[in-house]
Amino acid sequence: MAALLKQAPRDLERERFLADALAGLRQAHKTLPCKYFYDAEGSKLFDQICALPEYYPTRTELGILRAHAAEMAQHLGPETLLVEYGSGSSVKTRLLLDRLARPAAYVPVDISREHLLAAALALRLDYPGLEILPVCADFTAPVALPKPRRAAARRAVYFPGSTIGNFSEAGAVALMAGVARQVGPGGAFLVGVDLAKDPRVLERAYDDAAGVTAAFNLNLLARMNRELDADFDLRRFRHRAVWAPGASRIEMHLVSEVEQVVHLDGVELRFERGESICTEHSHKYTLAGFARLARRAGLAVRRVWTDPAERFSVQYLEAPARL
Ligand code: AVI
Repeated sequence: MAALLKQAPRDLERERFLADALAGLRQAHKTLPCKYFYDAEGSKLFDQICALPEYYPTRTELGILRAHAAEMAQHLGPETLLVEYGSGSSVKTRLLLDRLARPAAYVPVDISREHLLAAALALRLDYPGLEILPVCADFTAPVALPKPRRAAARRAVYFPGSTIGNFSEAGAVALMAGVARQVGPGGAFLVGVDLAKDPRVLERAYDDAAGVTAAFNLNLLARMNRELDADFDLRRFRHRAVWAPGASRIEMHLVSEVEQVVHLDGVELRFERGESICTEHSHKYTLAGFARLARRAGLAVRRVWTDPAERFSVQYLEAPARL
């Protein structure tokens, strides 16, 4: 019985992955959802991307946090219930937690149970006085928050890493409207937002010389081979990252080098030579553009911190006192 209980979510996950993959690959312009990058192999490759010389977002955001975490904590205020979306290893959060005044509790929310529990355990050892309430969930759907032992003065959602850039504009607005509901009147949203810049810098950041981002992108095909009975030949696809100026985003693609047929769970998929699968959008905002987007979700940008070159921003937003 225990084995069955353990097995059920895996099967469900496979069914969802298969349905999403087939839906995307049957479209005239083939796509795959970028959330499927992050299996164990993809997460390892993503950690390597974060340390690449070309991939500026991680170290720039960390620099901003190191310089301004005290001021960010002041904005969040004392006795805050801090909820983190897509918490992963919670590295950036520690910089905030070290400075927050008497946080009511910390609620890391992540879809990956193993990652979440390992990070929560490590945090419990380092912050023995802090109540940590991990929630294994997809934060793009409404998340029911656990009740902390101590009443919170307010709620705040922390969403670092510029993952908001991986959503469509409509998706980002919907996510932020959900945050506004989650934190309630007067609640806060602290978010990492990558900024528009020289396209050459951007294209290098998403197509590094060591080929780590290419391996990360191609791993999506390898993952379908492993989990969905697919037979993608990785040598017949190549990684491409391109700046789309009209949409202000980097697009990642897997381009078919030849005309070919691939099978996925018994379904035949045809590729023309040069035809691509779009695997990710990474939107880059101007400060004014992001403020407009936030307003559409009912949130107001109150404070923005950037690095001196204005490559990246961490933004503090508030929900109105009465929603
Ligand atoms: C997770 N996300 C913010 C990364 C980005 O920059 O859009 C994912 C990534 N894709 C390629 N490199 C990094």
